[in-house]
Amino acid sequence: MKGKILDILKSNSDDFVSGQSISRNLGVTRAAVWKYINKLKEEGYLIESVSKKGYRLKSCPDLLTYDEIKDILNTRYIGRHIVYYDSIGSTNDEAKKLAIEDSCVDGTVVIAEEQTSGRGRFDRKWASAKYKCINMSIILKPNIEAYNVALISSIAAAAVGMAIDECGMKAKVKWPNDIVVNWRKVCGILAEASGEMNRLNYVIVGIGINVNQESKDFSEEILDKATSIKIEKDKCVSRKMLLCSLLDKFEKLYDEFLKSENAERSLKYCKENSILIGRKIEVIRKNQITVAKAVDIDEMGALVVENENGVRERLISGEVSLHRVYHAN
Ligand code: BTX
Repeated sequence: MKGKILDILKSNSDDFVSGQSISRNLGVTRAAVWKYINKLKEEGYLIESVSKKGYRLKSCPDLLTYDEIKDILNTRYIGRHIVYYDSIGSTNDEAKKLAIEDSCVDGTVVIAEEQTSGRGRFDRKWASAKYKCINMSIILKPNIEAYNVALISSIAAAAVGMAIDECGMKAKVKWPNDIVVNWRKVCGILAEASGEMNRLNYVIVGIGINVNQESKDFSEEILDKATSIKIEKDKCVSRKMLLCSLLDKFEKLYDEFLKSENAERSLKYCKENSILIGRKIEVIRKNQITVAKAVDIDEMGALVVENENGVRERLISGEVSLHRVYHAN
């Protein structure tokens, strides 16, 4: 009902709409209309109420609800069902719970304005600042070979990179799961899959983007390695627009991949915008660190590195660091 009232206000935003006409239109009492209008105001919608004239929508908040994005979203199925939370532990954890339900449709997106236990890889923490970033998890139910799952991370990285480029910045991909601007992390991706043998049950693509945070929103611990779009642009950007652009790009790249089980366009983007290729990197394995040169990302999404003796090796997942290079530069 609240969404329907919002739709009426949005389609008449130049004018006042009387409480009576809304109640007649939707078959509810005027008191109920008034109650929902108050709920919308509490959510941040600026609604002018004038007696004998009715209600007029003056502005909408930058919330990541389906009501706020549906008119600007161009996708067919990715993000067509949004499960929205003001605050939650981790969207990936919630997505995992939803994904096993039969009623959960492919492309469902879990979004939270704040995460209280956001996760990175290896159970590291992922920090978020309420209403200033994008925390989301896309639930996918692909019919693909299990070994192709790694490519979904590359698809997400390319989609995020392309969406950030459209904000007027140059995003770089730090294989396998970070997006970096000016050498600092602006986005982290955590893809998790569940399946048996060769059958995948689901894939969860968790994406955290620092959008409108300022330096003071980052803790001491990550201040020197994190950045946001606002810090880099010196201007706030609309999270709704960025989210829709990202979902749109993701769907196109993902559909291409499903058709052919190759992620050519995504990998091309990741390669051309790689912050690693051509540089000396540290490969971290268990407690061992070795130095190698990153030379390529292959068609399976693996990072190809060359050691000091010229021997090449494919890294399928894991941890690489540019730490010393950052300082050398
Ligand atoms: P990662 O393990 O590569 O990165 C985690 C590391 O990044 C942390 O140890 C910390 O040093 C640094 N870090 C933490 N928070 C931030 C931040 N906001 N910006 C920059 N650097 C940071 C990357 O893991 C994958 C992160 C995925 C996050 C999404 S959000 C939605 C979904 N839900 C969930 O719980 N995780 C994913």
